[in-house]
Amino acid sequence: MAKNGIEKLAVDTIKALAMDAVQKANSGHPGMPMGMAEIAVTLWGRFLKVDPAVPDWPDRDRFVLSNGHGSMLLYSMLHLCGFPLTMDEIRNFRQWGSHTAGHPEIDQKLGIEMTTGPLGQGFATGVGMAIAETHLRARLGEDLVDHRTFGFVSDGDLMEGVSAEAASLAGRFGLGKLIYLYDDNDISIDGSTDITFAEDVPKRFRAQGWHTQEIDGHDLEAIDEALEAAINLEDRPSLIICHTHIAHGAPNAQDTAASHGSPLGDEEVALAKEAMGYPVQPTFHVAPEVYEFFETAMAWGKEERATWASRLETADEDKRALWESLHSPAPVELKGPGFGVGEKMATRSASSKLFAEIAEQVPGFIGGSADLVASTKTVIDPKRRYSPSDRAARDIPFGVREHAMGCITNGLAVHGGLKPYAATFFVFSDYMRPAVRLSALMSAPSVWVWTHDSVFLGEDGPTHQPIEHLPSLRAMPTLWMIRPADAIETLAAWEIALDRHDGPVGLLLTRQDVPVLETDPVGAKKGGYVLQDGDAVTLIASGSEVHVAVDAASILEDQGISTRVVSLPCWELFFEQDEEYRSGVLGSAPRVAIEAASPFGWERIAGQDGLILGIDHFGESAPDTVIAEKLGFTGTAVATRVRDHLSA
Ligand SMILES: Cc1ncc(C[n+]2csc(CCOP(=O)(O)OP(=O)(O)O)c2C)c(N)n1
Ligand SMILES: [Mg+2]
Repeated sequence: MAKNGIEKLAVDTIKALAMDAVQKANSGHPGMPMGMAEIAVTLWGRFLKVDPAVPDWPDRDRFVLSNGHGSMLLYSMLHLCGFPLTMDEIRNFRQWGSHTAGHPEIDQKLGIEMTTGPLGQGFATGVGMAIAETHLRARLGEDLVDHRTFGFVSDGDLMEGVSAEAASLAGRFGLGKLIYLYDDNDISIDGSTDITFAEDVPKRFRAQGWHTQEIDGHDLEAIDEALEAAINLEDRPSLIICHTHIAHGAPNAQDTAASHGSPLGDEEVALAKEAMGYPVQPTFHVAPEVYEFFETAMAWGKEERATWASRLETADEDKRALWESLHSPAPVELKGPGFGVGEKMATRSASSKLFAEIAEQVPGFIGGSADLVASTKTVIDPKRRYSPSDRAARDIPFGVREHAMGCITNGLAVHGGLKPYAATFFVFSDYMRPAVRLSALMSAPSVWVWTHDSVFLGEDGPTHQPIEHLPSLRAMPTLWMIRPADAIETLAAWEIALDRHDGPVGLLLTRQDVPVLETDPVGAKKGGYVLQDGDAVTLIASGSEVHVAVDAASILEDQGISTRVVSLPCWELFFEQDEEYRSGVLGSAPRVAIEAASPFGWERIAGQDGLILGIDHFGESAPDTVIAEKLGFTGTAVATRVRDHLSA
């Protein structure tokens, strides 16, 4: 069969598989796979550098399906190209236990680069993958790192604000190996995009520094030429605007919003297959020539991987050593500058004193802040910044773009070879929350550095003072939230974060000085421990309230009340300890929890009878010491509340 003939059959096969799988599941999104089938066949069949036998080969091209509702398109491509995703999986689309979930879930051993579904996330995360490639290429050389990031994006992706943030940065950074194909089908769920999306997309992207092209998204040769042009352009990211029809080829469903997310119905599926000249039965039919076509198409990628592997074998010793340390990181053991008990130091400052050592021990350590680097104190090398002229720099200036910063950090994390962090004020975690959630959902090892972690940031007032953020992020599965009491626990917290490779960690650091206590890094790594013993009452605190608890304890001790102080920097790690350890730490005396945040959830630790000293209202603008006085977070005030509680 002529190339175009077999490619047409491949396109029809993808359309048929999408219709059949959605029909069988009686749920799903047939419209997008049908509308982007030609684009997928051209990209995967002619351009994408992958090896289905080793899906997670580090120098593969990355493919991001940002419009994750079109998951059947990705599953079809992976299956037809010979990735380990079987036809049984396709038949089990959207079913319990399958690898073909409603929206793609990261599984790089299957070829699924990241989890997508929340629109905009794939777009912005792909920017992070492309940054990772430029950075690693600058450090390891193009013999070992030289790949592209391709993505499919939809109207919804471009409507989401995060795509504007991420596109702006991608343009500024001149990410020439980033190529997105836009499914410009003029349809979203509520109907025509005319209702809500009237901007000039090519102009918008050109203004942000992108190269744009506009083509007929059903014309294989036009897609081919546009990809070729985008690939040849090295200094700018590319957006290929593909004019398409949703549910292309379905006589009645084409161009309708309904085809976005509903099965077409047996009758319409039969009509569509007939119109394409495709067998109506059996369902899930794939002609052997289609498998053969993709097998041939994958051959050069296999060869590329083999020659890449031999280049890695014969690379000079320094490069290989760097490769190893990036891809198989050793456990981290930080010495720190030596923090003296009694010394007063904000935990953000303690953190900053560790950065040089971290950067030396963890060659993949990379990241930045959303225009707050002087406040978050997260600097690896003050003389360098990541830019088109210094791709090897490890400090990434994100600008005031928390959401894209979060996504890009996840992109750096799931790309592989790097250990990324992102920093901003804790209150602005709200602006990055969808990315934080995705880091948790993907078990991506992103590190979220959140400073100014409570009302004690002071004069900036309630807009800048986090209240509900800590409990709300503690509610997020997989994410570990660590709020160290002092410099010593801060060092332990960084070790925990750097050694965690299967999930994200949030570090909560103070703006204000706190004293270095006799804290225990080993106990901190268990999530919580007895800082000082006593048996009449147990004060349990995190972060900057631990020293308040210590002060309160000394007042109570003077009054003859034997007081235990527990430092509890990380609930998630504490709950991982066995019952014996936990009850040993918390003891059987009455419990008092002290944390300058919403008290929500503390009854899990303090018990129903426990006293919880938190903040159930927004903060105030005033110096931190005044706020502490007024809100009762001083040793004296806490001691009084505890005594009243015990005698009540
Ligand atoms: C953040 C987010 N908001 C809302 C949705 C629900 N949703 C899924 S697809 C979609 C829009 C569909 O339009 P488009 O992106 O153009 O995709 P098409 O129908 O053309 O395939 C919406 C609102 C989502 N997945 N993510
Ligand atoms: Mg659309």
